[in-house]
Amino acid sequence: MKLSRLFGAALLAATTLALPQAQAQTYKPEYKLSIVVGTTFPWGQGAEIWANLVRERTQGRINIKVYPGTSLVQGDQTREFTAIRQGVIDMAVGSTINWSPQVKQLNLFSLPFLMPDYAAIDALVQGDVGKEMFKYIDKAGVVPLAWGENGYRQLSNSKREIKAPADMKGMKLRVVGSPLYIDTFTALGANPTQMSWADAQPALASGAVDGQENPLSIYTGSKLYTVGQKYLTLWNYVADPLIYVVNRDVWNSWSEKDRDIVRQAALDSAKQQIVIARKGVTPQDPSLLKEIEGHGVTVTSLDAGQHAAFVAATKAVYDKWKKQIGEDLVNMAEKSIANRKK
Ligand code: X2X
Repeated sequence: MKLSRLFGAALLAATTLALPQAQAQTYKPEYKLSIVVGTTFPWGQGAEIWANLVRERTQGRINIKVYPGTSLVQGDQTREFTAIRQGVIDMAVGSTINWSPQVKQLNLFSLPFLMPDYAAIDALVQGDVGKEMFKYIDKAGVVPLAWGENGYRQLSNSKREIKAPADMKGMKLRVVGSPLYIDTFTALGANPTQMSWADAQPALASGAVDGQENPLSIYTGSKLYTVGQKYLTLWNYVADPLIYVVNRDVWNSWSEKDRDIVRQAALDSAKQQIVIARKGVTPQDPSLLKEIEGHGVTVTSLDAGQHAAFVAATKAVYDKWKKQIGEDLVNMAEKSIANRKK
């Protein structure tokens, strides 16, 4: 009796001692975190903050290295989600647009003129729609942790001021890799062409394309005013949230304590990242716009009537994609926006 109790205790001690060691052995020396742009951009800063918080809070047990330029998939950003699922990439802070080929519901954020203001973005990602979207991402095989922000995407070009769909007629515009963008820009009369961000920058510089659409932080961070992008229209037609994720097997290989740390660090980073992403581009703080104008760029805002013309021209695209995304989800989004706190 006494002996077996002793034996039991010894066994218990042995397993509790062995467990952390066994776990430590399954941890990789480095976890690869993918982002599309560089670490000086708000997007990249979010990734760095996450990596640093995790390193500090796990005392270096989880060591994350940031890989900019979607280099782990040779710049092909629409393959990033698949690479995360397959374990070629361990973690990412990624764009809803780039992952929409694999998770069709993510096209929601690219529905033209769905989100009229920042309160609308918040109402979606921090509310029921955000929770629902995380279920879809989880079902697609990747662990979602937090929402960040790439931002409202504005239109730039080298040819002329755009105030009406007619001004876009025949204009060759680079768009990202979701067919919804081809539909939207075709409906507006432009000539959209799909390419990665890595290919877009030389194409803008050589004049192979006339324009593009991206958040202002990316427009300025990439100095697009130096490659002839002298006309900028602020139309807030879509906003791109970012999502912090981890590969499922990597997630499962971590202790529960470390998973909690990684999740909390993602939430803490995302909160800071959204503040950084909105700096200088809000009605309260338009300082980045002033900076852009200082580079000789014509910045165009739309009045209510001009805005309405763009909405009308893309209405059929909205209706078509509402069905493809899922009417229930889009209805939920419309309701969340109608009930938002302003
Ligand atoms: O490719 C783009 O336009 C970018 C950088 O904004 C995304 O990755 C969605």
